[in-house]
Amino acid sequence: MSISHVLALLALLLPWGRCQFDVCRSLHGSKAGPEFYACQPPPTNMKEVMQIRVDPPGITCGNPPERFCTLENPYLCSDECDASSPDLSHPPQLMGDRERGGLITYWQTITWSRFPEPLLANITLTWNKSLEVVDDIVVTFEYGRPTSMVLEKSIDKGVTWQPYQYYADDCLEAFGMSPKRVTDLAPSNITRVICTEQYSRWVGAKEEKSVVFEVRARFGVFAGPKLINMDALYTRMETTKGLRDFFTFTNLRLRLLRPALGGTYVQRDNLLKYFYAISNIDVFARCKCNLHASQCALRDATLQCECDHNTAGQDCQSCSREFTSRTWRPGSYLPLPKGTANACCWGTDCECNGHSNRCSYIDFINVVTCVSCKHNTRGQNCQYCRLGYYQNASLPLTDENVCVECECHADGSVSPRCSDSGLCQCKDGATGRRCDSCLPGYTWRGGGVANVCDGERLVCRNGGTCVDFLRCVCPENFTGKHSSGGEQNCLNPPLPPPRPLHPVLSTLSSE
Ligand SMILES: *[C@@H]1O[C@H](CO)[C@@H](O)[C@H](O)[C@H]1NC(C)=O
Ligand SMILES: *[C@@H]1O[C@H](CO)[C@@H](O)[C@H](O)[C@H]1NC(C)=O
Ligand SMILES: *[C@@H]1O[C@H](CO)[C@@H](O)[C@H](O)[C@H]1NC(C)=O
Ligand SMILES: *[C@@H]1O[C@H](CO)[C@@H](O)[C@H](O)[C@H]1NC(C)=O
Ligand SMILES: *[C@@H]1O[C@H](CO)[C@@H](O)[C@H](O)[C@H]1NC(C)=O
Ligand SMILES: [Ca+2]
Repeated sequence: MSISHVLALLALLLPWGRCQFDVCRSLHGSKAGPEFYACQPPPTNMKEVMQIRVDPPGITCGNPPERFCTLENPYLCSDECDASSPDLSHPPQLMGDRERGGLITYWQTITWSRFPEPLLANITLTWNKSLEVVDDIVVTFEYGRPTSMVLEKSIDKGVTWQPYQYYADDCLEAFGMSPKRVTDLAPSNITRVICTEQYSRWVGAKEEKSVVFEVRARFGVFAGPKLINMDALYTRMETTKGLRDFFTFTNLRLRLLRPALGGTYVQRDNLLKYFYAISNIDVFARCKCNLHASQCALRDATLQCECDHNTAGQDCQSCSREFTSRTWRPGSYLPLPKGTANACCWGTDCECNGHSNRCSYIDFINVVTCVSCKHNTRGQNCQYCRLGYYQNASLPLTDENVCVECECHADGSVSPRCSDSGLCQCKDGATGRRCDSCLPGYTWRGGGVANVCDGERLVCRNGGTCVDFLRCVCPENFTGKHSSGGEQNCLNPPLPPPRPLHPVLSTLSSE
């Protein structure tokens, strides 16, 4: 392909190249954090990073060296393919190389000397990454285009394959399909897999070399022939089921089924003029990053989205580790012109296990955290219980009653904190789940001071406080005295003051 052709292709890409969707976040965050935008990487020619595999083994010419003729001049068979000679070999990588100085380089197969056995070849192009095609896929055949071939694609790294488009000089005969052109397609059936005769008929090997999978024309059905109205296309991408997937792939496969025949039947007396030769495969596409990345880079020889919006994964297909509790969603082209980022754990619906609906973004540690957790919960996602509460393990984290009060006795416990199973940590002599009773041999000692169980079995009744294990300080209106070795007493409440007599009250009080 000439340089001018490449430039022309790049120029044609312009509608996609407009600055729409090329940044993922505002440069300067507000107090609440940066503003996120739907974003996607720019398209590039993916031939630079494709892995090429051809099948069956031995289909590439030159081992052993072989002479071949051309369809245009079948009796001049002076050309030779020789895998051991750099100048005469035609290995598969010449389908994806950059041609310099106008020298066309190409992969070439063995000739059809085994006719009538079919001459079959598979070319598998692998990226190991979801890509979205944004312009025509163009395969350039030297020495004539095949009279029958299928373009297939995989969206799961080669596990399953679907046909993308059939190509034949006679669609009905080759595939039992009536011939169609992309221009026959309407918005309702734009993802239909068709058979076309447009790229398989003989017009001379030098006149027409390209076999095209038409992407522009399909886009044009929505965006207009010059792709002026890209907004219409973006809207369709979001609203028409299966449309984005139709333009998505991880691998492509060309199944070459019958070579160029020069516009006539196979001539058995000169089979050396039948073979396949491909000089270039252009695949303009962008990394599929679910609108969460504006860059895509080669890392460890694999394409990888540089994810923003707190997303992660090769295609930004999940939330990053800190934000895993938030449901992941792809970004959206809508509403136009800026779309919606649908970033992880951002916005009003932050993930707080149902105990709050407010989040705050802490810029310097890049974390979104719940604010005002209710139901005695706390934590970034309201996933812990407040001090003095423990989690009822038999309830889901989202239950209103998930946090149960520890009820640790203020005097008997070391702290208000309890274990996962609700056990308080007791002071010496105290026991029980809440530390509200005494061990054998200990007695509870009430009063204002934080003394609990008295190893000396000294206790002052009626709320008296034992001082120095010797005497009781009695509350108001009580008196008491020390008696060694036994209970201390605050036993003597004075008589209540005489009350004024009232007939009704005295009747009630006597009951
Ligand atoms: C090409 O791939 C298809 C599908 O896997 C397979 O059935 C066929 O045998 C392959 N052809 C060649 C020539 O390897
Ligand atoms: C393909 O990509 C995945 C995901 O990034 C990676 O783990 C794997 O190693 C890659 N495989 C090859 C053959 O490069
Ligand atoms: C697509 O739909 C249009 C209009 O509904 C119809 O005319 C056309 O034949 C369809 N094309 C295919 C390939 O089914
Ligand atoms: C924990 O929840 C279960 C189920 O609702 C309930 O039966 C149990 O009483 C709860 N336990 C506590 C300590 O509240
Ligand atoms: C103690 O007695 C006084 C009067 O003698 C009385 O006013 C007060 O209410 C009593 N206090 C208590 C706690 O019984
Ligand atoms: Ca080439």
